[in-house]
Amino acid sequence: MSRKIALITGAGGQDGSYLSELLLAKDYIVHGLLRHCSVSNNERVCHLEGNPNFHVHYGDMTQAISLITELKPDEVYNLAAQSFVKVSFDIPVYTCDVNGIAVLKMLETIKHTNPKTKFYQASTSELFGDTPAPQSEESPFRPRSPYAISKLLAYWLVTNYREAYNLFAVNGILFNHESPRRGECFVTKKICRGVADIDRGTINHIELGNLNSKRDWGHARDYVECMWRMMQHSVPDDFVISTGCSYTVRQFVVEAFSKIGMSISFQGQGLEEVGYDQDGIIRVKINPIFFRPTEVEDLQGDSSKARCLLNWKPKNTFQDLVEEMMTVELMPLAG
Ligand code: NAP
Ligand code: G4F
Repeated sequence: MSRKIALITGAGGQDGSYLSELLLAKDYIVHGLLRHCSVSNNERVCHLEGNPNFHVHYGDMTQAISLITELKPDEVYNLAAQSFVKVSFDIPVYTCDVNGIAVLKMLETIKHTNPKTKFYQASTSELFGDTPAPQSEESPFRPRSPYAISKLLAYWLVTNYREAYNLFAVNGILFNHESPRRGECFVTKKICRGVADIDRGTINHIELGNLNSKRDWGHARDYVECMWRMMQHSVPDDFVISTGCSYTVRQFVVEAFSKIGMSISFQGQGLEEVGYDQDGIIRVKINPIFFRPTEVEDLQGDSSKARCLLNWKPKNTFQDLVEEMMTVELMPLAG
């Protein structure tokens, strides 16, 4: 049997790099689309570039359409996105173009050029917005940001192309997932890096926004496995992927500081809230520039369907995740 060909958009991102590794281990030929930048943006996949089965293509989402036509891949994993929720309030048009309209163009291309190509869409728990937790495939969508709205457009396009044209197109509704490869703007990476810098003595405290929001944080490596399983399932379907446990940003902070032997306790309310270490030194402050115009307060996923039909469950706990992220951040800096 000939080898499967996969195209991964956003291959240079957190999930794209783990998924590339997974598919190469499964003997796929992997084509990864990375954005063309004047500075290097291939750090997460440069270790794969000597692999003869890994092919990097540089370009934006228009290139994804050309690659689908040219390569006729067995599987397309659409992971590229303007993925930072807060920034989507500043650049909503760009966010909707990249996260929404580009998906329409890819689906149209598949429909016209190779309808056998399977399509995975990186959908998100942000779709649920302020729908009460726990959220499952049956929960209503109530998006609270341009990011979530752009992803809702893509979600319904995938559903419609599946129903109308019989494409194998699926939505992975993934709850937050992190790793040492997480982008620096996201709260988990920002906290871990800040705590490591405090340990090195280069800064005294970190500044954060809403400490009360709750997230269901899993490990990206566990979640890319489930993306692949969805694409091997007998029928195309949508799945929630989550751990089922949620924690506040404040709890993440406490867990991360514990890795450098600091015990953080919080005092005060709202903008006046501060986190002190055991010696009474302020280590966490609130800065309103990190607040969002509309916030998603409480995400906790019910992934029973994936656990039952895909025989999937996460391997890493919240505590494992923080441990791994902090271990990497605490490594000596190069140079
Ligand atoms: P990520 O690290 O931000 O990766 C996204 C990738 O998309 C980046 O490599 C980025 O390139 C690329 N990209 C952005 N704009 C592009 C454009 N115009 N053309 C081509 N590529 C572009 O995100 P991730 O955490 O791996 O997430 C992967 C996908 O899952 C995203 O679609 C995200 O929205 C979705 N998702 C993520 C989570 C999560 O918790 N991680 C949860 C649910 C859904 P640059 O590096 O050059 O910016
Ligand atoms: O880490 P975040 O920026 O992730 P957010 O907004 O939940 O989005 C991530 O997960 C989604 C899945 O649910 C993905 F679709 C999306 O692409 C992305 O990967 O923020 C998490 C929470 C928010 O409530 C935010 O307000 O942390 C809060 N927060 C508090 N202080 C902060 C900060 N977030 C960031 N980024 N920076 C802060 O200083």
